[in-house]
Amino acid sequence: MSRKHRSAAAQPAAALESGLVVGSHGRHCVVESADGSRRICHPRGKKNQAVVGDQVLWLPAPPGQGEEGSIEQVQPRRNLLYRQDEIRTKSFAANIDQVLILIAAEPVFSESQLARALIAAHEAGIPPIVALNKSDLTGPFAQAWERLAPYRAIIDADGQPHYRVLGLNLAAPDARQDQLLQELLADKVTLVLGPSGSGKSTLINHLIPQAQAATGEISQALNSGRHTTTTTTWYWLDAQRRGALLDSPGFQGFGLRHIAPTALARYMPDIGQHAQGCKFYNCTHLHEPGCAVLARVGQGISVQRHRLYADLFAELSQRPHYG
Ligand SMILES: Nc1nc2c(ncn2[C@@H]2O[C@H](COP(=O)(O)OP(=O)(O)O)[C@@H](O)[C@H]2O)c(=O)[nH]1
Ligand SMILES: [Mg+2]
Ligand SMILES: [Zn+2]
Repeated sequence: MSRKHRSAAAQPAAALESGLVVGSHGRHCVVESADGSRRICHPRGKKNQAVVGDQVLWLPAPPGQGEEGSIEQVQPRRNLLYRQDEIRTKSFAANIDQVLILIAAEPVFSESQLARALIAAHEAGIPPIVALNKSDLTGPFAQAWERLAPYRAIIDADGQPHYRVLGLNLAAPDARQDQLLQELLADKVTLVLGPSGSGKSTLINHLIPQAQAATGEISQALNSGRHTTTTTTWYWLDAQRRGALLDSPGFQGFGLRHIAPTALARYMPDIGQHAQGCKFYNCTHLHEPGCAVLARVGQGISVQRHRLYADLFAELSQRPHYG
């Protein structure tokens, strides 16, 4: 497509309008205008592929050609959370204030997926919150809470916990929990990320009753198998449209090919905190003599966390990364 055809001047009847991408389905997007109206828009060219959370400039279709529009420009992003494997890059959302990683006592969560999500969020500059749901399942919950001990134990230089980790019972919400959720989520754009079955739809339906995100129970009743969200969906929390919850596809197979292995320690603060003490400035914390990280494995750094680090280091070293 030539530059000439792309320019807005080619369609003098319509002016560019700004909008927010609130859904994406394959190549086309749902764009919401300031008045709350929504329409389907198609990206003009590959460069204008937008993701949920993007601010875009779009053009209405020419008169007589339907209600749809075209995305003419994606505005610069404040941040973008995505995953990348050997084959492709998948974006979760752009321009978000925080990510709520929702895991549960059951199904048992993958620590590798949790660690990957935290690393990706850190790399993208997006603060995470970790919530462990289903505290009513007391035995499994206690075990899962214990597995989170290394994450709860990370303390920053200012003496504060590095990660906010909290327990939830979304099946039986009470006033105290509602208050907490309100404090965490009000006036913010929060991406809810987590494995299938952790309670993401339950959370969204509780806070936004008109959302009607399909939960496990509903799809079971319909005998349609497990419901999974295949793309990120935007739900406003309040009528003023200040806060939003973004339901996302599960986070299985969270590829981190966009991250260099030598950057990993920076995004795993329990490892990185000790790296200044290493003898070699380019220490990989895997085998070097005088490594201050290795000296602390089992004494301040959990064995499991260092193993995750080493496995990820090997994975990301396999091939040059294209990032
Ligand atoms: N026991 C228990 N079950 C819950 C809780 N929260 C959600 N569930 C159930 O877990 C299942 C999966 O929830 P859903 O919201 O669909 O998870 P999603 O796949 O993350 O969207 C549903 O049957 C929910 O009713 C909880 O706090 N305790
Ligand atoms: Mg769901
Ligand atoms: Zn080291």
